[in-house]
Amino acid sequence: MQKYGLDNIHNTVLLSHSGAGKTSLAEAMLFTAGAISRLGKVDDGSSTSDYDPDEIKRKISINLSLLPCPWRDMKINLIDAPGYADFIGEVKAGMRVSEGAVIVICVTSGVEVGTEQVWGYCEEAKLPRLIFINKMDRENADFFKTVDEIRAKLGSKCLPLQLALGAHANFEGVVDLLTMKAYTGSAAKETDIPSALQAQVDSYREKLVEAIAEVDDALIEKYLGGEEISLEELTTALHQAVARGSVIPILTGSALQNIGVSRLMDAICDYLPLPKEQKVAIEGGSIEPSEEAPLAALVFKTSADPYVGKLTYFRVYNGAIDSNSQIWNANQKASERVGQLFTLRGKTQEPVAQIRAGDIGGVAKLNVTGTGDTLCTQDKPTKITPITFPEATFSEAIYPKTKTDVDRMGTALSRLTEEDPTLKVHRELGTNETILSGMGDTHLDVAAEKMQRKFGVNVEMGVPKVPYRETITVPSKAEYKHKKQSGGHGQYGHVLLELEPLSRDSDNEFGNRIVGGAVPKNYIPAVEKGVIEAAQEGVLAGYPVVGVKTTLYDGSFHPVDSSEICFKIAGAQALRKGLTEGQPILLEPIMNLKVTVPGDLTGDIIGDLNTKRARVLGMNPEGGNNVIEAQVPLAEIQRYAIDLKSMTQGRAAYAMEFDHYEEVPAQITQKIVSQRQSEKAEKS
Ligand SMILES: Nc1nc2c(ncn2[C@@H]2O[C@H](COP(=O)(O)OP(=O)(O)OP(=O)(O)O)[C@@H](O)[C@H]2O)c(=O)[nH]1
Ligand SMILES: [Mg+2]
Repeated sequence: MQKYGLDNIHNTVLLSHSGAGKTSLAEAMLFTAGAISRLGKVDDGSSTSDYDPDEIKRKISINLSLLPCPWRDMKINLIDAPGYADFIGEVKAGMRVSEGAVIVICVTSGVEVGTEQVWGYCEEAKLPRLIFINKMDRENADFFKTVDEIRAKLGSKCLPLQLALGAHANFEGVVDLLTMKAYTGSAAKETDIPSALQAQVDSYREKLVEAIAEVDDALIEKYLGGEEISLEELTTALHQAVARGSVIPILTGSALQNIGVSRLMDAICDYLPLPKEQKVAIEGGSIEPSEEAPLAALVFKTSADPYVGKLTYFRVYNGAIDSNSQIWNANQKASERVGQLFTLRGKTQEPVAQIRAGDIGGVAKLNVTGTGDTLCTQDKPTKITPITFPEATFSEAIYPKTKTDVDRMGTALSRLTEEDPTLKVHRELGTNETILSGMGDTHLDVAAEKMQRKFGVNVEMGVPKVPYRETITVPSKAEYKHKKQSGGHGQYGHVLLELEPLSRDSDNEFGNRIVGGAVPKNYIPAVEKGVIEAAQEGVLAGYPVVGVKTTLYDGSFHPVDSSEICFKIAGAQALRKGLTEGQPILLEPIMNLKVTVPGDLTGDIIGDLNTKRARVLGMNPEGGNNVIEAQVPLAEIQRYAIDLKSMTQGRAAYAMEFDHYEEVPAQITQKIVSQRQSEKAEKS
């Protein structure tokens, strides 16, 4: 059996706007390579990559899939990533373990928001790439129009390596500008270039050869001197140019008709870098890939399986990992027992004895290992730079449906957040809700469905309550005497408190200025306890109180009737009085919002922000887009993911994070207060 390693594997991620045809293209590649015997379809749920029930139901990719394709004397580890923006976490993970990417563009939709987004990520990561213009069989397919759009929007270093032969129902194949041959049909039958296309072929070849020659001084001299450059020289030079990103070749075809697919695989093998050509970034430097060096493998994904337990997916950069061995997790500083290793093709696992440098594999049931960890040897611990995942931007409150769901929800949530680093869960103390946050509404819907399907937990989701807070605006004083005489033993506690507003972001403080034992020392902690407890529910609308300094300055006691509980009650009641006297206000969270929009939509987005009580802080052009920065109350943008999608047909993106608390305007405070009162009335 062929051994695959650093010099004959290509880890290649497929990236695009949703629906450009990545999964279909991967299927066609698997089929063409003979890895599968039947060509499946996304539309009837039979593709190798979209096997998950959530994917079949929605007809989109949600999880990245590993799809190894043997091609020529190499192996292409295709990674089919989702295009839907909510699943960006999978895209980041797939990119991180690839040496190259194929950016798929639908010929009739052209460069879309999602295309520009993944393009931006590739530029950032300096990931070498090819472009594949797909769906040439579609009506209105215009290859040259799409090439022009690509060059205008993504840059002039994008140059056709192929021209389309026909279009729509007459799409037959591709012309390769380096081999100067036409390749038709699924079998890529080699033919001569039709004479009608010759002029265009010559002109595009000229541009391509010139750009390629520029990577090498000797070559550019040859080119300028009018000397013939051999196909071999051009191929080698294009490989270098792609690695540097100075040329990004454009290829074309049709995934559904399986045309241009084998030529694409040839291009991946010829032009994208090999694992041995890429240094590996580690903590404090980088390492040269080597098969002899001690093991270094990066965990880029884990998935929770209720039956098999946890599956861990890793990419080996150095050395090799063996089945039934002991390894060291450098991040967790713990050793792990590795059982049977396997390679994956979609959902199919194939047991293997070893996974070598350059390759990708999986293993079940690791104990402490999570995404981003490095597996290595204990005597040579290495930490490969982990993947950075974007912050969550969209939240829902989740409520378990039944009593059994209450008990099981915690475990299910921790399993889900462990397998998906873009999913976060926290308990919001002020509102007592469990909040699930992610990259968008679809992301959270899928998470809820997964909880149901994988863990049998049923939940409902709703807009989270805003975690308002309360504070006072002026100093106040309050006195409370708790005194009861009922038969035998009485109750007595008496305190005087002074309240002062602190800054709004600070915690509450408690102090005392008691002199002469007006309140005996042993009761002071009880007063503080009462104050702390009462501060959890403000007097305006029952939200937690912040930024108040309370000082106990006087009081009195009874030698027989006083007790801790009496002073606790007195402390709590006095605080409530003091808060009422302190001209209380409501505070709301204000978020920093960054919206990236295409130029023509900027006006609409700013107009909409103005209806959301936003303060627009600035606007900067970035690429072909505008980046709007604003501060907006959380209450106004809890559904922003949905609003923005519908306002822009998915052409905009945003990020937001908490910044500070600010006073809620008076009319809105009134609304919140009266709503809270009617809720209370309903309950009692
Ligand atoms: N006509 C035509 N349709 C295609 C072609 N490739 C894909 N499609 C269709 O386009 C739709 C989306 O295809 P997918 O392969 O799921 O696209 P994707 O890029 O994987 O989509 P996401 O996973 O959501 O990002 C499906 O209905 C496919 O049948 C093609 O070459 N020609
Ligand atoms: Mg897909």
